[in-house]
Order: sequence, then structure tokens, then C-alpha cells
Amino acid sequence: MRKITNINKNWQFTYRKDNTTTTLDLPHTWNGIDGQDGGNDYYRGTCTYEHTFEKPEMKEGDLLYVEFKGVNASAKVYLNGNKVCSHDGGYSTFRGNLTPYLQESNVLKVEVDNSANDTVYPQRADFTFYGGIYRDVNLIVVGQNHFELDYYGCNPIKIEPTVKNGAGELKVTAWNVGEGEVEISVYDAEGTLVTTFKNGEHVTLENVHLWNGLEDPYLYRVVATLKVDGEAVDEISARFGFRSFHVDPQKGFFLNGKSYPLRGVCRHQDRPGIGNALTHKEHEEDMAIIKEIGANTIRLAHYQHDDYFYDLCDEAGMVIWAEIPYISKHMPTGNPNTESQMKELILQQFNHPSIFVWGVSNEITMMKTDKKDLIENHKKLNDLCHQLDPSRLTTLACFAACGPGNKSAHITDIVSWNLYLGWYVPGLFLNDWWIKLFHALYPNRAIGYSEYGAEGMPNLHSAKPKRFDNTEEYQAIYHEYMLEFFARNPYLWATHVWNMFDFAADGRDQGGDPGMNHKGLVNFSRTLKKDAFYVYKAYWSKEPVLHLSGKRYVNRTGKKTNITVYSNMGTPVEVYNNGKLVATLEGNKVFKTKIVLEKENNVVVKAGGLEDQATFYHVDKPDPAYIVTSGNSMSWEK
Ligand code: ADA
Repeated sequence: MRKITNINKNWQFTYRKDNTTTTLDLPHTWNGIDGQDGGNDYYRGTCTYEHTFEKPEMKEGDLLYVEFKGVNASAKVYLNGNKVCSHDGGYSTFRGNLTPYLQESNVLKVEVDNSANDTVYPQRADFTFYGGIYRDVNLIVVGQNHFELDYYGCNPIKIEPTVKNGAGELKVTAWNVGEGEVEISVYDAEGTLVTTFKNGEHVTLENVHLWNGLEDPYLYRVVATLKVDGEAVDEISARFGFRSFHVDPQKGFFLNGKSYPLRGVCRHQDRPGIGNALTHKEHEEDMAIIKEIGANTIRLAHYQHDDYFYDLCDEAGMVIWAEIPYISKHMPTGNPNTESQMKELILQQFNHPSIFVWGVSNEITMMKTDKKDLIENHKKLNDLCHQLDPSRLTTLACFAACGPGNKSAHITDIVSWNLYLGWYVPGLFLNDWWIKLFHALYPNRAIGYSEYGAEGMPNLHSAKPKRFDNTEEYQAIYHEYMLEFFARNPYLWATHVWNMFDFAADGRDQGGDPGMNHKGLVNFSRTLKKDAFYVYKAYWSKEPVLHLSGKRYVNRTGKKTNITVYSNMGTPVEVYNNGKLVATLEGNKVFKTKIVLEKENNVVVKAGGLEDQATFYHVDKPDPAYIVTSGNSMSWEK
């Protein structure tokens, strides 16, 4: 049986910028601070990590592998001075065979490089490319007969479930090296054995329990056992789900035969100070917040996320768009890297029932390039996805300025647009025009919104919010419009807010808080939910919601002030000021009124038995702290 040992602890890290060496534990990035403070000047170079370990207990013929779950962006691995392997691409798992160079006492050295180049994606994008070994590292001991460890970093088991009229068809293929017979066992969610069969065989299971989105994300587990002369010598396992889906260009997304409009958010993977070096705790916290808002889909932008997060998506019943970081600028010299990152993404994440679509690129037409080569590469990637995985659809996120007829938008199975109409482009109403035009021109092409959003800084406020003021109020108004717009256009196959969380983009200086993109509905540290969060929660969540907006907009001017309430508690919504009923509101989800400002205003709102409250003060002049005084630029060439 294989033995997996985590070796995150006790690494010697040499920071090449100043040649200092420190002892630390993984996960780690060297850009946790300078990648989040603006200026687009974070250290991009090669740094080294060294780890010393004693030879583990091994029998004659056993092999020792090292497994890296994420090293950004390129890695060269050495054992005792001998080159073991190299890897390009910062978001996927890779392994190296240490056996030939193994001694009693060993030094594992990894050179990690996140410097600029024109072969490894991403190179141009609105987020920080944190350098480091930022996910787990494991040592794996296997016998000479074992399940494959050298194939694109994947768990070498391919589970192909289909479902028709309540019955499940299942094919499982596991790859092994050396001798032996593979036995497949299927267990239900309670751990009860459902069936066993031989590797590569098809079986039919009557009355399978479906994986049915948020409502019932039921998971089965497959265990593959490698037996030599009847003795089990290696074992691997993976979870899977039975589900069917299709996309109708006129009616949207269907899960297990029923209409299931996909409405959700995009997610980046970083946090203050630690960058992308997350632990399970941060992943779980993110998932809890996404569940709270009531989203049923996540676009895991702009790269392969941690295996653990896909597991959480399976368990939560999220419908996932998974993609590679082929973004912003097509580099003809980077084509092989797009191919290898796509292969790794699909082979490594194949069994997750939560994944429904593979995204081939994002805003790839943004910068000047060889257009013919770009189109050719998209066709190749699209074919590659279909060849590796005929069970899922392909898509891409088109750049706003890429017109409806652009060739790149007509290669994948379904399409999506990043449209910031009402933010980068004035005129929220343009959303309606744009989508009508596309739908009229291409009625048989399923279209979605892969990104849309507005900056929202919880320290900036205005009584007359407008585009580009970065206020919490404009962000909320923008999203109120978008939710109504989506309700008017139910055929959109998926919509994804940009972004669920604020994230670091060192090339930004927006609203006097450099290094950050504030389009999140929740702040970077996940400690504050902006008002826009609650408009979504009121629309999407089944939990009771009554939210009085503008709590941070404490000092207000004028005779009257705006009151906005988000609620799914039905009507009426009552508004009290200093104990007096001042308004009774009717409507749907978003309730607005103006109330007369007194010197101090203790405002309470009530609906369906819930209450929320805030205190506002009347002041003579707008509070200068609420207005952007510096910085409204991006220096990463957008
Ligand atoms: C693009 C890009 C995102 C994001 C966004 C923005 O659409 O795909 O990475 O940063 O712009 O906020 O401007």
C-alpha cells in the first residue's frame, strides 16, 4: 500500500532579492506583502526552497515520489544535486520520481521562478502572480506495482457516470504500472458497498441517487485496489456523482432534466498577507460565504484552484466553471503551455461532479497579437477538451470590446462575455441592448455573463452615487440593476459576479487603496459584507433576509436621506425613525425611500418579524473621508 507523508514543515527559503535565508513552513509565498501594496513592483524572480529528510522506510523495489500541489509559476526540482523534474504552470499538481538519487539523508531543492516570460501563462492579468510553493508537498512511497504517478499529476482513475431514466451507467478505468489486477468497488455516501467489478468494465446501477445541485449533492465513492497474487498492493479512490445536464440557448441551463438557472459568483484564491498560500480553513470560509449568499454556481477564475476547493464544491452542490490562465494576451510562444495546463486541469479534476464546463480562455483578444494563431490555438484547445472529456461543455470569457461576431466567440460549445456596461462603459441600459443584439444575431448560441461588476469601497459613500466613484452605494445600485436585468433575460445560461471577494492586483491604484481590486461583494479579509452582498442574498438565498443598507454611511447631508432595504420577507417593509413610523414600503427585494433627516436618526426597518437598524447623523458638509482623494488608475496595461 502506498504511504503518503506531508512534508510542509521545515524548509529553508532563500529570498534571492536580498539573499537571506529563513526557515519556514509551507504553504508560502514571497509576495504576500509586496504583491498587495500597489505599484506593480512585487518581486518576480527565482527563489529557492530546501528541505532535508531521511530516507523513509522502503522495501526492495519500492519507489519514492515527491508531489507538489501548486508551485507558482515554474519549478526545477533537485535531489542531492541531481535534477529530478521541472514544471511550468503555477496552479496544478506535478510529481517527480526521487528514487534514482535517494540516499540515507537527502536534500530536496526547488528553484521557483515567477519572473516575466513569454511561454508560461499568465503573464498579463489583473491579479498578482504570487511566487512560491503555496500548496502542499507530499512524499509518496509505492511498491514496484502501483497506480500510475507519472501522468499529468492526476489521480489515475477515470470515472465516467451517465444517467438515463433513473438508471446509472458507470465505467471506471484506473491506470497501473507493473503487474497486477485492478478491482473496482463502488460505495454510496453512507459507505455501504454498492457493487464491485473489473477495471475498464461498464456496469448498470438501478435507481441511482442523483447529484442534484444545492438541494442534494449526493456523492458516491470509487475505490480501485491493485492486487498481485490476491494481495492488495496499492489503492486509490475518488468521489463522483450521477447527474445529467444540458444548455438550451432559449431557456438556459438544465440539471437532471429540470430548469436550473445558474446564478453565482467568480472566485480568486488570495488573502491579506498570505497571498495564495491558503489552508483548508480559508477555503472553507470562502465556501461558507458563497453558500450564505445563495449562489448555485462559481466560476473558479482564472486558473486551476486547490483540489480541496473542488471537493468543497462537490459537497456543496455548486455548478463549477473551471479554467486555465490563458488570459489577456495571446502569446504564440505559449501555445504548448496552454495545452499542458488544459491537460492537467482536465485530467486532475475530471471526477468532480461539480465541474460542468471547461473554460479555455479569458479576455484573450484584449491585446494585439497574431489573430490567426490565436484562433488556431482556441480550436486546438477546444478539440483537446472534447477528446479528453466528451461529457462536458467548453466555453470562454470574451473581452467586452470583442464584438458578437468575433471568431473567437464561435469556437467553444457555449459562450460568455465579460461585460462591464455601467462600470467601465457608461450606461447600465446597454446591457439590455447588447444581449438583445447577440441573441437576435445568434439565437442558437447559448450566452452567459462570465463577469460583470463595479468597484465598491466600504469607506466611500455618496448621496448621489455615480460610475467610477468607487462608493459602496454605486456598487449596490449597479448590482440591483443587473439582478433585474437577469430576471428579464432568463435564457442566459450562467451569470457570474466579478467578484465574490476583493483580491490583490498589484498593478492597481483604485480609490486610494493601491494594490487591490474592490469589485468583491465581500472585502479581502472576509470580515465585511458590502451592501451589494445583501441584494444578492435577498434574491438568491432561501434564508430570511432583511438588510438596511448604508450602515457605514453614518454622516449624511441634506434635508432628506436615502433609505434602501433588501429583503425577501414579503411586504410591507416598515421604516421607523426615532420610534416613529415614517414609511411603509411595497415592492420586491429592493425597497427604497427618502426620510427627513433629524440631528440623530435611529432608523429601524421591520418586515415579516425581522428587524434591522442603523444610526445616521445630519452634518452640514459631505464627510471628506467618504470621497476618493487619490488614485484611480491601473498600470497593468488594460
Ligand atoms: C477583467 C478580467 C478580470 C478582472 C476585471 C476587472 O474582466 O477578466 O481579471 O480583474 O477585468 O476588474 O477589471
